[in-house]
Amino acid sequence: MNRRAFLAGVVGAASATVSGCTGLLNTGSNAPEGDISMGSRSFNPRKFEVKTGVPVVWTNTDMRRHSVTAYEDGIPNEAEYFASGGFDSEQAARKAWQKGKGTINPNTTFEHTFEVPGSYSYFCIPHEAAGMSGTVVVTE
Ligand SMILES: [Cu+2]
Repeated sequence: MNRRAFLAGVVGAASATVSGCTGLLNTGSNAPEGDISMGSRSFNPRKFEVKTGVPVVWTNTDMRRHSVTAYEDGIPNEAEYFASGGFDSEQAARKAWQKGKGTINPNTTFEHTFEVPGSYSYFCIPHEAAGMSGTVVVTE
């Protein structure tokens, strides 16, 4: 990927606030399109709160591929299953990953809108063992 173009885009989007920033890539304020960023082994913030009907956007700010994959047992019973790649079960998402599907590539985003209040646990398939997981708490 073209890192220079990516950085130029980030700086352009955040030109108003970049002057006081000395090399610290603050994805919280400089990436307005994302609510949750994906680092090398973590989702930031790890716990995110949102209201029903408001889209949540994950941004891969890392150089590696990641996934956003719900734990089938970690979401409300009435809720729709969600995973990058659009799979309808955790098992399908895990299988597809082995074939290179469901990835969120560097500098791309994944979006999901939650319609059912509750707590949603999710993880990143390749970095699950490293503890890359998170929670979205949805309120009405
Ligand atoms: Cu990951």
